[in-house]
This record gives sequence, structure tokens and C-alpha cells, in this order.
Amino acid sequence: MDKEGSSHEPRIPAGGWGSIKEVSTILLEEKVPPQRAAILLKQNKPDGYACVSCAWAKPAHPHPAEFCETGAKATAWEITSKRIGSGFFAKHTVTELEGWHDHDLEDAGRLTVPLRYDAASDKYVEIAWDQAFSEIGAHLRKLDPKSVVFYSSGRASLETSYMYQLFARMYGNNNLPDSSNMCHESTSVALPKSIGVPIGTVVLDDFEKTDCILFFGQNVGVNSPRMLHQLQEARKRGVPIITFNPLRERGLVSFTNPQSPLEMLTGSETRISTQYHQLKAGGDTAALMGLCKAVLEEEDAARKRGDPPALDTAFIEEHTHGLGAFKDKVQATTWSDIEQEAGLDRADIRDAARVYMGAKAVIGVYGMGLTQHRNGVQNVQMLVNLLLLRGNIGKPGAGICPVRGHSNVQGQRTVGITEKPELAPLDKLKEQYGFEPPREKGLNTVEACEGIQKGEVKALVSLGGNLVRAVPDHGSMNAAWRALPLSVQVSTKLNRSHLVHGKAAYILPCLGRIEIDRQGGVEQAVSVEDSTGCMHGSKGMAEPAAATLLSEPAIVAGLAKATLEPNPKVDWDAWVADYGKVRDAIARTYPEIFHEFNQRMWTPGGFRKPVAAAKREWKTPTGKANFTVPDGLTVDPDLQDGSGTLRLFTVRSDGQFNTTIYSLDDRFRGVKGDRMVVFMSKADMEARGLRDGAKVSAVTATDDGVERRVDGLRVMEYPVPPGCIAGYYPECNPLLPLWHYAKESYVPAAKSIAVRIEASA
Ligand SMILES: Nc1nc2c(c(=O)[nH]1)N[C@H]1C(S)=C(S)[C@@H](COP(=O)(O)OP(=O)(O)OC[C@H]3O[C@@H](n4cnc5c(=O)[nH]c(N)nc54)[C@H](O)[C@@H]3O)O[C@H]1N2
Ligand SMILES: Nc1nc2c(c(=O)[nH]1)N[C@H]1C(S)=C(S)[C@@H](COP(=O)(O)OP(=O)(O)OC[C@H]3O[C@@H](n4cnc5c(=O)[nH]c(N)nc54)[C@H](O)[C@@H]3O)O[C@H]1N2
Ligand SMILES: [Mo]
Repeated sequence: MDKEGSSHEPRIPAGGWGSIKEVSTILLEEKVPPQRAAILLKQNKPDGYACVSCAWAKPAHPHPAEFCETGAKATAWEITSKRIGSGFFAKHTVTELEGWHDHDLEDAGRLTVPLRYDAASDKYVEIAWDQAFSEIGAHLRKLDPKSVVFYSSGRASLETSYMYQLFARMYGNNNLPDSSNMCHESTSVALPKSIGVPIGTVVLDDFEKTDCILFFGQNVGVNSPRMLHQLQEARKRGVPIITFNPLRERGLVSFTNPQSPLEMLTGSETRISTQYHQLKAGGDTAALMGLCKAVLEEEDAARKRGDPPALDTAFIEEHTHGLGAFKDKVQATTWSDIEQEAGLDRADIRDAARVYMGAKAVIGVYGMGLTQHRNGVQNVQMLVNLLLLRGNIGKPGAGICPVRGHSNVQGQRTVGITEKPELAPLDKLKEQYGFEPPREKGLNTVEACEGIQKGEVKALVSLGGNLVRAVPDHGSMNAAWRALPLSVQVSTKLNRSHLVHGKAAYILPCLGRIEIDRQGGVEQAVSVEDSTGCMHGSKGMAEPAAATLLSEPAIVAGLAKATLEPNPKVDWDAWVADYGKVRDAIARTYPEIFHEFNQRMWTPGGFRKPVAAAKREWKTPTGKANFTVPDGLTVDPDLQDGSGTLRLFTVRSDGQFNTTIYSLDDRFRGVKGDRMVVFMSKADMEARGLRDGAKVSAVTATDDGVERRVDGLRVMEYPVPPGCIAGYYPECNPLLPLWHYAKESYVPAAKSIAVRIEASA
């Protein structure tokens, strides 16, 4: 375990001076004047705006500056002084823009006017808002509702999202895929079966009470840096943090708090992980099986010795179901199989188990390292199994903590953005709005892509995001996308999805959440849900990028009015004039969660939605928390280990937010000016006769007759387990087959792609 260093791995802690430098650089590059930059002090404050970056919890008693490097970059990116209007589009054809790098597209500036694609000139041309709405509405009215997809990326507010799902359902489908389908859907499928809720059970307070934290496949220093405050405080109390991750991620190694003058001056850093296990990508079910095996072995040994049990027997008896079958599976699994699949020694797994058993309250944190695998659902359920063995769900300081991505991705599901009709309150919508909601299952993201490939999907409306770049299989998807009869993008910045567009294509530019949203002269507020199920109000603070922009609620209402027959029970205009009325409507649909929404939305720290499992109430068919028996350790039928195949997992850097590339550097991994890299172990380089810096191609190792390759990758020697390599998302997405997704949840298995490496000629 804990193998230090290679030629490239920087020794810097997360946070620290590097973080401050990064923030000032991006503010300068985006030409954000100091008085505008000052609004950063209102980020994630009870009277401020909710950061547009990640979904991590917002404390009731925030730090003086409750923002991180990542959040400050996202803010600078949105409140940039750069603008693109009709002049920009008159200058550049779409074909020319296609040759631009993703970074340069978004860096051109904020979109300011509604645009329609003009095939004759191959350019986007300005169009009036009313005309855009009426043309799109006329097009949608002609289509079979089943052939239209309403995608959303997880940033739009609760108010916008509620209006959007209602629009889709009144139009006639449940085709409401979202970014969560590529992200934590494995969580949303796994947890209800195991513990009867689709979300995590911990709140911030639990981090103050815990005495052990397990970390599986989540890169806190880059993707949710504000959480480092909780981890640093826990470490100061001596709480062990045990990490399972194939890469040694700097933010999981050490942290210097940029908000502590003393730490900054003395250069002192907190060691974050007390144990760091570099398991094989896809080895988590095996590692978790090993942890459970060590606990169950200790239980037997303790019984023989007459010592207190290693299991929480009272909890298991009263609250769980299925331990017997799970135990049989654990016993039937050999240590040598576990070692082989996890790529870890049993002694190291036992070390981790010993610390786990020594703790009274344990939190299990995880991210994409568990969910984006063929067995992503099982990975999550195995973590639950481990926690259940010692009663670590539903008591202070303990629980399961999926770290969500987009700032309101969890909230969108809460207010009805889902393709699964059983998760939406259809009867309630019927009663409230007097229409017959569609009952048929809608398309998720993978199914929407399949539909686009087959030509069955005729229109794609996107509320944010950059779907064409976020999905797998760019080679075939890009071509299929261009055959779509209609694409409509509600966006803040220019991206690939505007260029790889449908035959009729519209870009509808919107206000961002950081901007002041005035309706009839009155400033409006919106709300979002964080990773811990807490709802927060958010008030824009910056002047809008352009007077021509509309808010997201106004755009959704504009589309709905132009598409749907009038319904006396849905007054879209009244909702746009006063978002408080949308919140009243949400409260009527979901009274248990959102009662007195308008009064409670400014509660410091947010108001929490009820999470039954956190109170040890189990809304599962057995009425208990369920142990789940895994199918087996073999990670993935699509991975053909051996014969020179490597497992590629795709990761993010601190220089990006998903497909938004702020910079080509990755300061935590020592990459400068180029994201076309592949991180490889010394052993795998030697086996292939590759030098550091060698140029290679990656080719997907599948036998479906499709060639998937990415050329021009530079090899970087890095401490990653032999047999596994890492590359960047989205650059490596052409290698990911669309059919390579998690069973049950359909999350593309972006963390385990079988590839071969070929030296470039
Ligand atoms: N700065 C920044 N912040 C972000 C984002 C961003 O792009 N940039 N994106 C946002 C979004 S939408 C999301 S979903 C989250 C994503 O945040 P994370 O969940 O942290 O996602 P990733 O960076 O994709 O990968 C997570 C970690 O999993 C590890 N890993 C890879 N394969 C495996 C495996 O098989 N097992 C284990 N145990 N670990 C593995 C990788 O080494 C990496 O450290 O972040 C959000 N926040
Ligand atoms: N290989 C691989 N693929 C992956 C992943 C991976 O780890 N590996 N991760 C997956 C995950 S977890 C996710 S969540 C998806 C992300 O997929 P998406 O959510 O679809 O993509 P983003 O890159 O977040 O979208 C960026 C665009 O959103 C628009 N935007 C920004 N702010 C706003 C706003 O306030 N309103 C509106 N309307 N638009 C706005 C801008 O135009 C910007 O260009 O990608 C998935 N794809
Ligand atoms: Mo995500």
C-alpha cells in the first residue's frame, strides 16, 4: 500500500498557495474586475448564491470564504467579461468552429442572443426569442411525443427542473434523461434496494462525530474540495481515513487549508489518508468482499476467544435481512481470488478491516470510482454490506455518503426529472394540473443515444449540458446526432453540442445562477439540493452578461406555451413573474419535503428532506436493510484481461468541470499544457518498450466489429497498478462503447474500458 512517487507525481498538497494562484490566474484570464470578483465572498452563504460547481453540503456556519479553487474557477467562468453575439457567429462557420478546441469554444465567452442554424451559410444567425419559441413549438407539435427527448444536465434549479418535467409530461412522454444517468444512477438503483432511500444518509454534523472514514473512488481535492475542511477537521481529531483508489490523488494524500493564514505561512499540511490502497480499477467488489471477510473471520475468532462480537449483532437482528446468504457467499470466496481481483494483499485488506472494526461510527464516502463500472450497482451494495455488518447506517457519525456531481443533480430527481414513471408523483400531477400524465417508461441517456443512432429520436431538447461530448462512442454518436431533425440547446457557453447539431438547430442563451434574475423589475431567487439532501435558496449577485438573456424558467415557459394547448391550471406567465409561485406548486406536489418552501428556503445550512434510512426506518420490500449477495468478483464480462489488454479508467482534472475545460494543465498530476496523456505504470511501459513521453494510440479491445481509437496520446509514467491506465474524460470517450454500461443503472462504464496500446509510427 502507500507506494510513494514517480518521476511525475507532484509532491504538492491540495489547497495551499497553488490554489490561490490558480484562482487569481483564472479571474485575470476571464477579465473579471475586482468588484465583481468580490461576490465570491457570497458563494455558498445563507444569504448568497449556491456555487455552480459541485453539490457538496453548504454549512450553516460557513467559513469567511466558503469557496474552493474549483468553485472559484466555475464562478469566474460564468461571470467572465467575454461575450459572443451575432457578430461572432457572422464571422465563423460551424465547420470552422468544429476545428476549435473545447477550451476555446467555451472561452470565447458568454452566449448573448438566441440563434438558429442557417444551412445555406453554415452559420448560426440571430433570431428573435418569440420566433425561436414559435418555430420550435410548431416543430414539436408535429412530432410523435415518444420521439422527443428532454435532457437535463444537473445544474438547473429546483424551480426550472419542476417546470421542465411538467412540460415534458404534458407534452406526452417521460423521456427525461439527465446527467445523473451517467453518474450516480448506480447509487439511485442500489440504495433503494439496500436501505430504502435513493440518496446518502449522512449530514455535515456526522463528520464531526465519526471516528473512521472510508473513501472509495472519489477525488475530493479536485471534485468536491470544500469537503477537505471536514476531512481536515476529522484528521485533527485523529480520525483515520482509509482510501481505495488506483491513483494516488494529491487531495487524498495531503491538504493545506488556503483559508488558514498559519498553515499557509508555515507551509504545514494535513495528511489526509492514513492508509492508501491502490487497488486495480474495477477491483472494489473484491476489496469490499475482502473487508467483509476479515470482519466475519474476526467475528468467529472473537466468539472462540469469548470476546465481544465484531458484528453489531443487535442491529443486525433488529434491522437487517439476508446476512446468512451473504455470509455463505463470503465464505465461499477465497482470499486468493480476492487478492487477484482487487490487486491488493490480504494483509493490507486486513489492516484496513482492523481500523474499521476499531471504530464505533464509520462513514463510507464514494464517487465515480464505484458507480461507473459494469458492476457499479453491486459495488455500491457491497459498501452498504460492509457498513451494515457493524451497524454503521442510521446513527450519529456513521452512514453512506455518495458525493454527487452537478450542483443540483440530486434536486432535479427530487422534483421529478426522471425517465422512470414510478419515481414521479404522476397521480399527484394529474390531480394538480388536470391532465393525463404518460405512464410508459421514458428513455434514459444510453437509450436516448441508441434512439438517436437508430433514427427513432426526432428531437433533442437540452436544458444545459454538453451531451454529445459527455456520452460514449463519439465516433458513431457524432454522425448519428447530425441526422437528428431538431436540436434545441439551452446554454450559457458555446460547446461541441451546438456544432454537432440537428438539421434544425437552436441555441437559447440563458442567465447563469450567479446572475441577478429580474422579472418585472423584481429580483428572483431559486433553490438547489446538496449532496446531503439539504435545500438552499440562491440569489444571483452579478449583473447579467447581456440584457437579451432570458432566465431558465422563462425559456422553459416560452417553449411550453408555444408547444402545449393552454391549460387553465398551469399559468406559465404567473410562474415566471414570481418564482415563489413555482415553489408553492412544488410544495403542493411534494408536501412532505417542501411544505412552507418559501419560508424555509433561507434556513442556514438548508432544510433537509426526510431520509428514512437515516432514522433506521427501512422502506424496502422486506422492511429491513438488506444484505445483497454479489454475483461474483469478476468485474466485467467486457474486459478481456491478459493478452496485452489494459484497463483504462477516465478521470477529471482540476482544470475542468466535466466537458468544460478551463485549462490544459493538471497541477495535481504534474501535467502541463496537454490533456492527451495516458498515465501508465513503469511495469507496463517496460513490457511495451515505451519511454516516458512516447506517443501512442489507444484502441478499444472489443470484438463488435467497430474500430474505436484515440491517437496522439503521450505516455506519462505514473504510480498506477500494473494492468491499469488512466486518461482524461472527455478526450478518451471515443474509446467507450455505448453498450458498455452498468447492469441495471445504465451508467456508462467509464472507469473500466479494455484497451490495447499501440506505439505511434
Ligand atoms: N473540478 C471539478 N469538479 C467536479 C467535476 C469536474 O469535472 N471538475 N465534475 C462534477 C461531477 S458531474 C461529478 S459526477 C463529480 C465526480 O467526482 P469523482 O467521483 O471524484 O469523479 P472522477 O474524477 O471521475 O473519478 C473519481 C476517482 O475514482 C478513481 N477511480 C477510477 N477507477 C476506480 C475504481 O475502479 N475503483 C476506485 N475505488 N476508484 C477508481 C479515480 O482515480 C478518481 O480519483 O465531480 C463534480 N465536481
Ligand atoms: N468517459 C467519461 N464520460 C463521462 C464521465 C466520466 O467520468 N468519464 N462523467 C459523466 C458524468 S458524471 C456527467 S455528470 C456527465 C456530464 O455531462 P453534462 O452535464 O451534459 O456536461 P457538462 O460538461 O457539465 O455541460 C457543460 C455545458 O453546460 C452549459 N451550462 C453551464 N452552466 C449552465 C447553466 O447555468 N444553465 C444552462 N442551461 N447551461 C449551462 C454550458 O453551455 C456548458 O458548455 O458526463 C459523463 N461522461
Ligand atoms: Mo456527474
